[in-house]
Amino acid sequence: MNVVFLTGTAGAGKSLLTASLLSWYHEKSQNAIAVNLDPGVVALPYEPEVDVRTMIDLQEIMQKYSLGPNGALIFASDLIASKLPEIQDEIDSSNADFVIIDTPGQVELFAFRESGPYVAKGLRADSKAVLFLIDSMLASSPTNFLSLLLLATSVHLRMELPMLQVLSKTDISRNAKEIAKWSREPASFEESLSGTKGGDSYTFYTQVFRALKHASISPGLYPVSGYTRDGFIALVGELSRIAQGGEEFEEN
Ligand SMILES: Nc1nc2c(ncn2[C@@H]2O[C@H](COP(=O)(O)OP(=O)(O)OP(=O)(O)O)[C@@H](O)[C@H]2O)c(=O)[nH]1
Ligand SMILES: [Mg+2]
Repeated sequence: MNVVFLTGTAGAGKSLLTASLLSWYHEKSQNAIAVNLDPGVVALPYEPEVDVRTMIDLQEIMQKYSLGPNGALIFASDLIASKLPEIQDEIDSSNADFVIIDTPGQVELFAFRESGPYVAKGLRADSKAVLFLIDSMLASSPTNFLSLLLLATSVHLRMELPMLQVLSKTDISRNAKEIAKWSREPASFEESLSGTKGGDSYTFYTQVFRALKHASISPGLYPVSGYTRDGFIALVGELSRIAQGGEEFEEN
């Protein structure tokens, strides 16, 4: 069983990518399932085989503990960890080869509280990986892109699993190609930075970017559209390599 967790900022396209990857695997006659770990989601674009909403009732939490929607979501996110044995049993009984796990909308609810890393480390599987979705609509400037890379790095540190950075929604972004180029070539990132060369901010951004690039153990950015499926061959190929035990990435 090979597990992939989809993480990323709110609205980055996690659920749609879960749906698209699921149907991609099904069309290739692979035994794949989707797992929903978002206790607060109302509608999903796929049919989850395992759904944390059957284990956690957000309305009940709001009433029982007199919490508002945000407090209840935080409470519910912490509860996910306690449901790990149940989640594991349900996943195991599906006998799936590929398990795509959709995580809560706000990345901090999952990755920065106990539940996400606990589930990521505790779930038994032959291979595990994390996708971090960088929304190309949010990464529109070099500094926005850099801040999302830092967030991806924080999630990577918390989850302690191989991570692929995915540039999402490439079909609606005007500068997806440029963003992908920033990721490959620090010189192009630096060229696109506004501000005077040699200024304090410029030096700060370029040094942080170069440090991230230098320290990176992830194999670059995967531009993908959950809508048109552009980029799926490369992404699914890399996931297969991880599944086959090749998670030690070459630095690029
Ligand atoms: N055009 C386009 N729209 C997308 C793509 N991915 C997601 N969307 C749209 O963006 C919105 C958010 O997508 P979701 O898949 O719900 O994103 P999410 O990360 O699961 O959102 P939360 O769970 O609420 O944080 C929806 O309206 C999707 O239809 C994409 O690749 N292309
Ligand atoms: Mg979602």
